[in-house]
Amino acid sequence: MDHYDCDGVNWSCYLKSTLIMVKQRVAVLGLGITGLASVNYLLKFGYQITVFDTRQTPPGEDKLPAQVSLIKGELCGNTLASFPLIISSPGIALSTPALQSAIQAGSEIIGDIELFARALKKAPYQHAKCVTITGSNGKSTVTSLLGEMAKQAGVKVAVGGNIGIPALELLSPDVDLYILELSSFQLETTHSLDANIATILNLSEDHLDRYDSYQHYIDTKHNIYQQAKSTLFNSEDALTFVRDKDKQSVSFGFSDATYHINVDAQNCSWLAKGECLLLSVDELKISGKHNWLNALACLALGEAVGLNIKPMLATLKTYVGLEHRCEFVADWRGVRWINDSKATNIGATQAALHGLSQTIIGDVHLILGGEGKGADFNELTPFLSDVKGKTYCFGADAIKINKVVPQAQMVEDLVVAVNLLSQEAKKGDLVILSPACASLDMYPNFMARGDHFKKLVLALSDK
Ligand code: UMA
Ligand code: ADP
Repeated sequence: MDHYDCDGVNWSCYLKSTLIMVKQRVAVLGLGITGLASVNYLLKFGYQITVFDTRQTPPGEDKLPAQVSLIKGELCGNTLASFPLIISSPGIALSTPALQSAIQAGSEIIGDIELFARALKKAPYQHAKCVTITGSNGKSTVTSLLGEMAKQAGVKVAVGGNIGIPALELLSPDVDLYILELSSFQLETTHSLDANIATILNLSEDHLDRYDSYQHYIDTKHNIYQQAKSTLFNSEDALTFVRDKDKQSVSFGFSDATYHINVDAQNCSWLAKGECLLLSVDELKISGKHNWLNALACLALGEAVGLNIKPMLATLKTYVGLEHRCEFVADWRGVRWINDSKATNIGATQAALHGLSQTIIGDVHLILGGEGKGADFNELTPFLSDVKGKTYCFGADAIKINKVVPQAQMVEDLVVAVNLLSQEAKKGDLVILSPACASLDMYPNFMARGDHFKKLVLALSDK
């Protein structure tokens, strides 16, 4: 008997027609949201699944279907090698010795995005277009903004990936356009996407605790271009340039790019394509010059998949940006407080300082700190000229930051930093939490850190 699911997909038929479907043992590594989505997807094909997680209480444990076994503790190469197919979560590096042993023994290791890529080549999904977005900063902003543009254009769109919704959960015969944010972690185990267009928005040091060199991180990001029909690169950032000269490419950037900023005779800046002025940057709701680039990237990606320019421009006039990215929190006694908790690397902090320092009359005060992920904080020094006020740092890498940025005074935590700055900042100043570090030493994630900051700032008005 044929089995149809709620999407109207005939799974039995799909099962018979798909190569990887012979009932076989498969290992899923990691029981976070990726692991759980992979399990739910694979169960549709009758796989015999074993999940491995190094944690004693993996987050998805209570949602794991009863027929799936879970093995906790350190990963063992010999055990993994007994599985012909292994689906690994992004939080587990491909370079992990147990995974390398399994590869050497002949196991195939892929990630959830590769499963997604294979599904997209077949009925009932193969009609859909796909945009893939990576880079060190701006991925989530561009991914969500492009998603809003597509909605405004009336396209049936699904948005996910590293932005927080596992790609496999997006799969539906009704979707005509997938927009995926991809991390370097996900690109390590993805080989056969065939996106309509892929972009690397920018590249700066990040995740150096995961890769043996900056070059390794860059090369991993470049995998995205090989898996796309056409590409979009940033003319301002040579590291994003497309290496394959035969690949169809389009560019965005302040100048020397197809999608660029045009400054008119009245000194007004416009988003422009070639000779055509599209929208004055004054009409954008998102602030900072880095967001001009994000807007240009969205226009380029949208046009590449056939979105109409009018609804895209209309979206740019209303889109206010995501929480925790240069987010305005409060104006307290004439001081503007900004939450940029998502600035988890130096490049993002640099963009915030550069973009926002020009928007105020007073001084900028900065809060840094957390886990530096192996970054060299010397890279931050040239951009601190925009910070005329105080700089405080806290968290696991506070000492490291203070060593290379001596003006950054060490404090115990965010509470102390906010308290001190509430007394020191004066009317016309701006205080920004833009940590240049991950939050995991003191918080569950960057959202919790940003929420804590906002709570502390909003409590000031009660004083
Ligand atoms: N972990 C273990 N043992 C395991 C498995 C995981 O300790 O056996 C740890 C990992 O080291 C990591 C955490 O658990 O610290 C979560 O890892 P995971 O692979 O289970 O993560 P998921 O919950 O599946 O979420 C992942 C992405 N997480 C990571 O890449 C670490 C999410 O991106 C993404 O939204 C989600 O898949 C859906 O695609 C988060 C992220 O921080 C937001 N990404 C990094 C970033 O943006 O800088 C790359
Ligand atoms: P990602 O998903 O790549 O982390 P986000 O859109 O979430 O990117 O933004 C993360 C941080 O990077 C925020 O601090 C944000 O202000 C900053 N940012 C956003 N766009 C850019 C850009 N184009 N260049 C540099 N920094 C950016």
